[in-house]
Amino acid sequence: MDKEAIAAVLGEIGTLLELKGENPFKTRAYHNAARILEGLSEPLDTLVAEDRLGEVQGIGEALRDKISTLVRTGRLPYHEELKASVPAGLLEMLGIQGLGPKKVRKIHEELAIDSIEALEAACKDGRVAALDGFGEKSQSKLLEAIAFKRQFASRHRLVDAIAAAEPVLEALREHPDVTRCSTAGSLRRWKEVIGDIDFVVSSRRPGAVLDFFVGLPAVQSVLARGDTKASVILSGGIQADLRVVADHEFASALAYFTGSKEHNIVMRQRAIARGLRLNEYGLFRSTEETRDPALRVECPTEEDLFRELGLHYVPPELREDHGEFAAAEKRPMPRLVEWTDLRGSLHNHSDWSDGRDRLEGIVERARELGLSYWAITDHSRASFQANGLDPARLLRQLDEIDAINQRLADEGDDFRLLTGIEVDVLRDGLDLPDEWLARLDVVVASLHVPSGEEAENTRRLVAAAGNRWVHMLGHPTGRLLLERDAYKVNLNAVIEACAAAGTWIELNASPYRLDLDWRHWAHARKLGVRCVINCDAHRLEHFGYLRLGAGVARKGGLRPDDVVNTMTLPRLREALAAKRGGAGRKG
Ligand code: DGT
Ligand code: CA
Ligand code: CA
Ligand code: ZN
Repeated sequence: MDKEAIAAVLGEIGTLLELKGENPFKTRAYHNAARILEGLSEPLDTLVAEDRLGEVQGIGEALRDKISTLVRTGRLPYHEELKASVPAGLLEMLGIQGLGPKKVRKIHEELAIDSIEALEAACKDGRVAALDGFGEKSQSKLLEAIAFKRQFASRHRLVDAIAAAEPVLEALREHPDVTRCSTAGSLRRWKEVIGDIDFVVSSRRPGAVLDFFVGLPAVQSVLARGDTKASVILSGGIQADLRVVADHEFASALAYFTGSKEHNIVMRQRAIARGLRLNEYGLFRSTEETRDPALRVECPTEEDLFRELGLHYVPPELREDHGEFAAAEKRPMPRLVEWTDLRGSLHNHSDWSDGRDRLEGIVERARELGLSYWAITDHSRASFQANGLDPARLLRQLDEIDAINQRLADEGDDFRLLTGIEVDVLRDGLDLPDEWLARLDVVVASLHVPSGEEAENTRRLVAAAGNRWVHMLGHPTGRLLLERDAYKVNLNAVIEACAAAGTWIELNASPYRLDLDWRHWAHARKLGVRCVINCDAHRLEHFGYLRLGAGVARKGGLRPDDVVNTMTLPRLREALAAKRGGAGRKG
């Protein structure tokens, strides 16, 4: 069990004790311990192995024993018993905005409610409003929050859907009765948010494949199982649908279940216009719906299907009826960017601000991945909650980066760290004066504390985009997928300001952001604005976001040349200088 998992168990113990109404000192001790573990600089294993856990401030004897048990055995009977003694619905209720442990306990004790459904019913018939400390207003707020939670329960961030789907696809691929298989649906199209996962398989023995699918260890429950399809819930709570077809139907089934619905509608119209019929079973010479094998136009691959309909192949990411038909009629679609084209990331954090890792570890990981450069752009001082850098600390960081680069040069290694900052866009300008920005290799300007006014946010970002020393705008809408909407901003005005100043726009590849959204890139590209696919890494595990970002960039129709961080280091340095009107880094 790693430190994060153990901290999560301790935190949950604290919460469970609160739900049981235990003494606040005791509950707080668990929450504190969870935080202390997360912040430990030494590996927990070492501390336990050397019996030094007791030296850590805030971890008393009882906690020490529990943590050691967790480290050694991966479980804790105390936690399991405690969990069994509290209805699971109470923990779920804590996921509703506005409900803390105290309120959940009161609702449970006074109304005997132990599920979200029961809570909803009690809100609707006014029983919650009648409770001490609740009232009409909080009752209607709770109803809204329940509806909100339900709306998002069946939507998942792309990264979670990929993580759930990949092992299933691998397993299917290895099954002897599977001829061809693929993901389909929104996942194959790289939508940022996924309803359910879809798989399409061709096989001569559908029954055997379906048996295998519903029996996979990743399957939590089976919703439906027919002769050619099944629906299950995977662990993690994501639904997955599987269709099994004959191999000569594979291309049309795959195209159909990849969608999007809007794209499919145009495809079907194109078929009709050619005296054909297109459906999930194939393409047929017919003027009415059919699946008559005698009328079939053989299409072994999706390429064949597109060709029959007068189109070059359209990659799945672009199948949104978002301009792909006009493009694919004339000429082959351009090669879209791939994550292996990327040579580094230009917006990342380290333990100098709110990142977890030290510069040395960051360099090591970037080199392992075969990257050529990695910019360190920690927060500026206005982001005090993220331990933002003031000029004095920034200077020290620059020295450290210089020393690391010097060592790399001495070792004959071409990899380089780039210096930089993620400078806050404030009401009256940037959080660092131009003289300081000019000393850095890479400047990312980000709006972290937006105003409620569209005009005001637009004004700030337009001004930042116009600053000669700013290379790019970071996460330009501030959205957090399934958590927080974009702030109000006139994106067209911001994109135009970037075009006018030659300022780049980030595609922030954090799975929560994927910001700027894919829908805006065609327009930005047309105006000549270049994209930078950035990890916004706060820990080494985030380096993999490059793949996610590249997928979303493909969805935005971006090619390698549109993306700044496909460049080699020497060309990148030229581009960084060219953005500043020929002046590179000063000082
Ligand atoms: P999701 O799951 O909500 O993220 O989005 P999708 O696109 O994966 O939708 P899903 O799983 O309901 O269906 C997969 C694909 O099947 C969808 O993209 C297009 C196709 N499809 C499903 N229902 C219809 C339909 O009624 N008409 C058409 N033309 N296509 C459909
Ligand atoms: Ca789907
Ligand atoms: Ca589906
Ligand atoms: Zn940021």
